[in-house]
Amino acid sequence: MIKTPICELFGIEYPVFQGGMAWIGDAELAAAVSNAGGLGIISAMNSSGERLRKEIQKAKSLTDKPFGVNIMLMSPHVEEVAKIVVEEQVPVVTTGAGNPAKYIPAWKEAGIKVVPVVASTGVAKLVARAGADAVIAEGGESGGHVGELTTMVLVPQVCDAVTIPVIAAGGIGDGRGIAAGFMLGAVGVQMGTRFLVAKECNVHPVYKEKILKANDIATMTTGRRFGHPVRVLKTPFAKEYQRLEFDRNTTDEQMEGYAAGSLRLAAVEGDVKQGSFMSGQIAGMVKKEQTAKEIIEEIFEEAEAVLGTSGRWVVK
Ligand code: TUI
Repeated sequence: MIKTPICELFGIEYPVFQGGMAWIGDAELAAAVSNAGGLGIISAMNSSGERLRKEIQKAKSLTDKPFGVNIMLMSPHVEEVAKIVVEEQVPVVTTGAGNPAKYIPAWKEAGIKVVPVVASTGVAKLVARAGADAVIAEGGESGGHVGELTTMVLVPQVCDAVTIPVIAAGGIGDGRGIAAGFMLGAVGVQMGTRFLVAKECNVHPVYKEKILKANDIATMTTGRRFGHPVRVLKTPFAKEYQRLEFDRNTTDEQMEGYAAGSLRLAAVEGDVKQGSFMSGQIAGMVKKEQTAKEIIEEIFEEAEAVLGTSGRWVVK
């Protein structure tokens, strides 16, 4: 059995969070992950406040275990959803794509555990000082909006920078990744792409199929022109987007128009022509659709086996 300090801190059986995937992480996926002993997370990204409230209430009806809400700080609804999580007494809030320090006092006062995703030691220290309960150090191997550092170099440096628990994310898709995260000093992991193909995940079947067929070099990043790189599956649409962003004759407005709504088109419509299929680099390791319970049990069994042999090259 694997137990770390975050199991007790968050009231979970296995030290694994489900990444808060925009347009994908709904109440059903979050409840399935929580019922399986991990921490399921609803994405607030695409929701207005009232829509998020309904998802939270649905999750409460599907599980009596703790779950979380991920708030993307660049979302137009951020102020509204920051209040809804307090009103609904959500057990855990994770944040992404920015510094959540100004919201932390109100969340802490409401008894919410706050776990920001960080991509640098600087932001890790800021949020720790502001009262965060733990941080998720997410390397650029992950899907969606990414920082510059890899998980391998980010996690140990964040562990050295803060005293709160560190959860590793980015490039983790099986038990070897969990074991590696522990070796780097983390006491838990977060996975997105592996849970995207969970049976309980309601993403469009075309999206799941694309992840299951992907190989090791199937992803690329777009959005560098705006300073917000986003990791997506390599598709003709993503390649054309990248060509346009490096073309001086394309205006920023044209770029925005080109990509508007593309994540929803991928996740909800399965639109292969205009959809942005965000995915982590571990897509090449995801080979089958399983229930959240099967995924969690399998990866922790693997992690235990790997950790059991981790001292084998140490000569006494
Ligand atoms: O947030 C994510 N991943 C996401 S959000 C998203 S929705 C979207 N994003 C872009 C375009 C369209 C839709 C898809 N994927 N991951 C967490 C994360 N946070 N990664 C990196 C960071 C981060 C970056 C800078 C956290 C803090 C930070 O601080 C800088 C600052 O603002 O001080």
